[in-house]
Amino acid sequence: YEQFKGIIPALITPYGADGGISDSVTRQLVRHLISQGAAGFYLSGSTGEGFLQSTEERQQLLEIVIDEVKNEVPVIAHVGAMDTATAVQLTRHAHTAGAAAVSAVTPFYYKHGPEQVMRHYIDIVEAADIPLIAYHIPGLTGSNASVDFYKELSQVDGIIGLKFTSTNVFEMQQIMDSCGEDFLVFNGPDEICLAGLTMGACGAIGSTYNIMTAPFTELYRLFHAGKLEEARTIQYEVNRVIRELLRYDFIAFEREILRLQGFEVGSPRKPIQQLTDAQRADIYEVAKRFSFL
Ligand code: NAY
Repeated sequence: YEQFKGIIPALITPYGADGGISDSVTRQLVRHLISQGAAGFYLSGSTGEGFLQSTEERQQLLEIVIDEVKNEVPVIAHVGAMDTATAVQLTRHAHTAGAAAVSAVTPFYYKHGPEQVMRHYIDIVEAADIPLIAYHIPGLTGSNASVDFYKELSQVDGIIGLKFTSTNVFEMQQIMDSCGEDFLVFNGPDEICLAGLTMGACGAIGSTYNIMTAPFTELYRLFHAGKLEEARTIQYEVNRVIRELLRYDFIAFEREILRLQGFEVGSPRKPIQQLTDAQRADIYEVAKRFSFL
């Protein structure tokens, strides 16, 4: 699974004037991000608004991106859902469409025990011959899956890794230590990307790689070249932007930056924050200050 490494944007989903997925802007954005160093794409996750999209739209987006990317970089389809049946349906489609892997959040809203969550993942992995990357994002799902749970999960055939989106780096390290070297762990919070890499993450999947692919790709390269101080300088720089971003909904903020850069990705779907003119003006100032324009 050498192909899964580096900086992987959790792609913002471009919407057209009719509110549906924009074929042309999706292609334009994906091309641009590859030119900036994107090592893959993660579709319809949190950033991609997967849970605000229909099953058909999630499939449509995947097909567009795979067609544009043409195996240049791996495409990971987030297939997570509250119900197993939808996750299974999306997994079968992802396999047919040619995705490199699927990924799924722990099922949310209802509180399930570890056996049910395990069953959910096993049903997904048995649905098609495609590797699965589990997705731990307790801040959004409320999941309390433990290190022991992931250790057991890592032993299931076809489950190749975990996207770990929590700033608890100790827990991340404990998962890596107990799941073994072959189990891929991706750093989730972009603001601690370097910390995650230092602990042993193979790469990073995140939202701000839609707008800061190049500096994060450089951070990744410097880390692997052993140039830790230079890598840290970049982490500090990007975190100054993330600090501004966190004053807004991250999706609304990133969409606005992309729009200012010429990518008409549209507004996020409600109930995600819709920016006012004053907020747009404020983000415009941020974009200028941090040389996005
Ligand atoms: C996804 O599935 O879209 C992600 O990878 C989300 C990762 C993001 N986590 C959350 C909680 O939003 O990229 C991060 C995050 O936006 C960034 O670190 C800024 O806090």
